[in-house]
Amino acid sequence: MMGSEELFDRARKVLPGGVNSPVRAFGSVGMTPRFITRAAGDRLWDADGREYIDFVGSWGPMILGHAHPAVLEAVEKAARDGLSFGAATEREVEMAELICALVPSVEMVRMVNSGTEAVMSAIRAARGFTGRDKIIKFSGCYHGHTDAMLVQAGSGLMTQNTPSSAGVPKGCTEDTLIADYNDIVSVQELFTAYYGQIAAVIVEPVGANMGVVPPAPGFLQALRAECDANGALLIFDEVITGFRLGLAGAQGYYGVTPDLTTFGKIIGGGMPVGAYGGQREIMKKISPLGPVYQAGTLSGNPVAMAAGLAQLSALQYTPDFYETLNAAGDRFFGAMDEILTAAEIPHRLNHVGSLGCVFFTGDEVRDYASAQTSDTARYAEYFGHMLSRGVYLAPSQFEAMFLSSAHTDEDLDAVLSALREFTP
Ligand code: KE4
Repeated sequence: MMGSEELFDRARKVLPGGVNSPVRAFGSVGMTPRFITRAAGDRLWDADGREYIDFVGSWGPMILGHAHPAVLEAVEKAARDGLSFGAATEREVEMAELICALVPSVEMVRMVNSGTEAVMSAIRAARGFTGRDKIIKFSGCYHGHTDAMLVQAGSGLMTQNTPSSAGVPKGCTEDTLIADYNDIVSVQELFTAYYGQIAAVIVEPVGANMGVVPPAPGFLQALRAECDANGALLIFDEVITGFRLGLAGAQGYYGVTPDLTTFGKIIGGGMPVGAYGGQREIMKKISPLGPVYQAGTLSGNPVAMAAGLAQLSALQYTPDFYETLNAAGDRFFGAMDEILTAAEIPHRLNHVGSLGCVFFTGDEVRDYASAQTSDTARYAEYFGHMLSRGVYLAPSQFEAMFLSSAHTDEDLDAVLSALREFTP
């Protein structure tokens, strides 16, 4: 059996950077990525036989822990009836009905295959519905790799924003405007400068791609009011927060109703699934009903739907699931904060429910600029220290820790013991 070093050497010959998604390459922490062979519950095992307590959870989907029996059984059962038909099935109707039942703002939904595809499609729906082209997003928020979202702020309000990736023509980002997270004035300025041109505001209701940055009190409510005042749609990108903070996601947790919502991760139970949905009058614009085209060979795939349905059903019918998980998050992240404070290590621990992260900065972290004050070299030390003690964290400062219902108190205590030994 090849270990991670050998596998990485092999991988780099045939996969760009040796990976199928950049963050997995461990570039930000300067280490060889661990090639994982299997997972169960809150545990991972790598190609060198090492065992870890996992806080990546496949970047969010594994809220019940890995290889949950009900999810595996549903996948095995569905697979025996065939993997994909390219035709309508009852399971995708069940999944759509369940999402509409659990998320009140969603009256109609379309299944896709990734969060990126969900965002790309929701933006097209918003533009098709409003007849407007401009989209406001926030610096530090990540919405997948669709061209229009790979954009960095220009120097000033009126300068055109430029692509943040090679291969993205200027034309793809010139209608994308950048505001600052938790700064409603920056949003108001854009609505004034581009009056009547803005189709939608898209936001992570809890920032989780600049590390974890919660919305400031009233920020989401203010976004709702600005969109209403300007005839723009509010899109909540709940690819991470959907079914993470509660059955109604962040919109239920904070009591703010978007016009469109994007989903991913948890709704697939570990299989490739995304979705976007919202008001019926908007979703009726989507083909074949309306003029906004969107399609996908494997959208609503029966095996993926079976995995997602099994996971969502477990979340729906486990008594007090979210009260228990979010309380565990409060306790665990609170204990991490106390340990780092006692060790007099400059840090900021941000968390919401079972989502959290440590920034190595003395400043409050409330947006992308303040997140960037974190000492990323210190983060790499922290990552390496914890990994050597069997704790698998996100290999980047600007990601999140994901707690699951499979993380036992005993394992969480072991993680806290490992943290106590971190003396940079
Ligand atoms: P995917 O296309 O990766 O399924 O989803 C894109 C996406 C959209 N919206 C939000 C809020 C997201 O966090 C993501 C993807 N999340 C990252 C983790 N921060 C995926 C990990 C990776 O890129 O490998």
